[in-house]
Amino acid sequence: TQTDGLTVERTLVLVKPDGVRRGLSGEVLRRIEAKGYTLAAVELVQATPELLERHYAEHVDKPFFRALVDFMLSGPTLAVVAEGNRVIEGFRSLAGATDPTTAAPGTIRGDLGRAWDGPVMQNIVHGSDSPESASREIGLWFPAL
Ligand code: RTP
Ligand code: MG
Repeated sequence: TQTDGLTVERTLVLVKPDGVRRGLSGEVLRRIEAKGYTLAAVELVQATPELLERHYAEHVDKPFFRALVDFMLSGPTLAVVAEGNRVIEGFRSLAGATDPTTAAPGTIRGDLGRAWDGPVMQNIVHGSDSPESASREIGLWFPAL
């Protein structure tokens, strides 16, 4: 916990194609840095179906899976490794709830997300949800790290 000292972590953040297309990459990076996290890696990546099937493996059987992959193939994604104390939980908190309509104002999705722009929720960002997911996802998007 917080009082036990620092728990420095890394998390994978993606500025999804809707965020890149709308010119929000800098705004997302600004919020990460303003919070006090540091950027360990940043790269603009055109995802492939193979990468997305691995990244979203937990969702392969969901009804929205195909639409999600198509959306994620619709343009480049800014892949980011952010580092800092409890950054995995901290970035999910900056991102806000999955659905931009109900995400709290002040969060990235609450302030900027537009759920109505397509058949799948276009919510600007992804953030790893656990240390295990973070290390798996960083390995997928940054094989050299
Ligand atoms: P993420 O993984 O992107 O941080 O989002 P999350 O945990 O908040 O949401 P998750 O349930 O893991 O879903 C992954 C992404 O799939 C899209 N989605 N669309 N019913 C829908 O239209 C729907 N459900 C999920 C979103 O882009 C979501 O972030
Ligand atoms: Mg998720």
